[in-house]
Amino acid sequence: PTLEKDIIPLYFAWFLAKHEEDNLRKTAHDFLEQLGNLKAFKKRLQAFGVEDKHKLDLLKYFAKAPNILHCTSKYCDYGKLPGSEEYAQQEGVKRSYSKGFTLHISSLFITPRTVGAQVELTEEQLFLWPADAEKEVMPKDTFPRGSRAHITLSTAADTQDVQTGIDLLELIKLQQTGKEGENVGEIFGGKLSYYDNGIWMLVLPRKKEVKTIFSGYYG
Ligand code: ACK
Repeated sequence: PTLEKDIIPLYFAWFLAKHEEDNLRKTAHDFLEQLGNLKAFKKRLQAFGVEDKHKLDLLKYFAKAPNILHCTSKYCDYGKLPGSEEYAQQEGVKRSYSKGFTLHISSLFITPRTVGAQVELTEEQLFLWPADAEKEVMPKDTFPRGSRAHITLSTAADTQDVQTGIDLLELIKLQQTGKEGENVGEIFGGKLSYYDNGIWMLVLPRKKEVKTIFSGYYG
């Protein structure tokens, strides 16, 4: 028998089922449209680097959207990144591969760089979450495991997708230091908060469930 090595993907993730993806893209679109029209938003535009508040079209500003909506668990770069092989070999990862999972979206957030959905992982899903995912980008801070879990919805033209999870951690860090967002209204019946520096969060009135498949992306 030939010994074939498993091919390590670009990244492992929970991938949204097609109709869930369409639905979430529409939610993101409506969120940006409603936010962009709010007086409270138009009054707080400095961080977006636009002088004329009538010129900012959020749908154009966030010019890029991922081809496949997903929640990354481990970015491997085809095995080039440290720990990818170990991750790919984990019993839990192998067992979960190609299995269905329901993810829970608790809030939507935007910064001058990214638009994302915050994902609350269940105990079972946290088994698939790398222990160092948060430390990797913010080595000096301590976060509950899974804090970085998100779905990138769109980014500004010059921003990489990896920024969305970093922005989410920045936001959670603000919340951890006791900084309360300024409550500036409601969208979709959920509370909209402003945190300075162009950071906004909409806590959904109830968690949005999305059906996904855990798998690898090989590109
Ligand atoms: O939105 P994301 O989580 O951010 O999904 C994409 C996915 O991998 C494919 O590019 C994420 N990504 C890219 N680079 C990294 C990295 N160095 N660490 C963690 N996630 C990354 C990106």
